[in-house]
Amino acid sequence: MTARKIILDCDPGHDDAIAMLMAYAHPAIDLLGVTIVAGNQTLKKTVHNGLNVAQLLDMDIKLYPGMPQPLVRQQVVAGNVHGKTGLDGPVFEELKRQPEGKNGVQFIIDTLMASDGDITLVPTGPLTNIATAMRMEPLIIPKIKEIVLMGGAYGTGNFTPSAEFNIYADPEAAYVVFKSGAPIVMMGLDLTNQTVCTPDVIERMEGIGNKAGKLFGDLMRFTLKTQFEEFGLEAGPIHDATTIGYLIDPTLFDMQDMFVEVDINRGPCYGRTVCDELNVLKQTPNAKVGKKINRDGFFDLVADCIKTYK
Ligand SMILES: [Ca+2]
Repeated sequence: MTARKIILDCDPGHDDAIAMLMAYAHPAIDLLGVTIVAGNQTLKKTVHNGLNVAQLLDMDIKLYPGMPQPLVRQQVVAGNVHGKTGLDGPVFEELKRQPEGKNGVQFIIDTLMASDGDITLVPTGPLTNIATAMRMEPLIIPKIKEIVLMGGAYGTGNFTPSAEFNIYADPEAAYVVFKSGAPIVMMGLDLTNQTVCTPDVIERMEGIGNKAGKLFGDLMRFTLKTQFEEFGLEAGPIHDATTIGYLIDPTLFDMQDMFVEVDINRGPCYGRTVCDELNVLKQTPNAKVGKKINRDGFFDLVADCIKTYK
């Protein structure tokens, strides 16, 4: 099997860091580059966090800073979940790495245009970089093999009752992406909340005994606390890492084809992914939406990825 070529577009972020860790580690994935977007925190902080993770795990990978602001709305961040830095918990050594000079949006455009249509985009933050790339160079759209994203929900949201954070942080960008015609796989909260990382899972990963296992523990011990305080969840889900899990082993996932639209009206449903689960609109589906994940199988995959580090 040839490795799946991807660009990871993220806003690190605890669960983004674990998505990075997995994407870099697993032989089924060929990580071409990491583009960064503002989201969980400001762009300055998310870039800093991404570089810290790459440095700690000694990743031979380039990071490209992208868009610092959402397209239209006023910026919101998720300090309630990810802390002041956007990646509270782990302690990192002095940062020596630098981001690339090229903008992340330009990297996405150039890489897709030079490809044979075999590159998958994996956004795990607000969709600002992807939407901007599509508007700057529409010819990239037919070049995209698939967009496997974390965002939205067909049930309730986590930032407003209607909206999940990534979509709420830039609803207009999400609108552009869902309308683009590119094939989409959507890992929404309905699925990602099933990946709660309970203390036994944290101990298992730490027990692997390397720096990746320790990073996993430091990250998830922090979110254990915030997820309980904010949402009453038993522990922190690893939302973003489900995208990489799906690319490695889709058989762990139950998906359903649905027509999905993003509400950009400034009412109580601003940023909601309206998913036609019962197909009442009789529209052609534009997304495969995640419904169920084999949690044990998923954490086995996470452990496999952690084990590849020294
Ligand atoms: Ca994220």
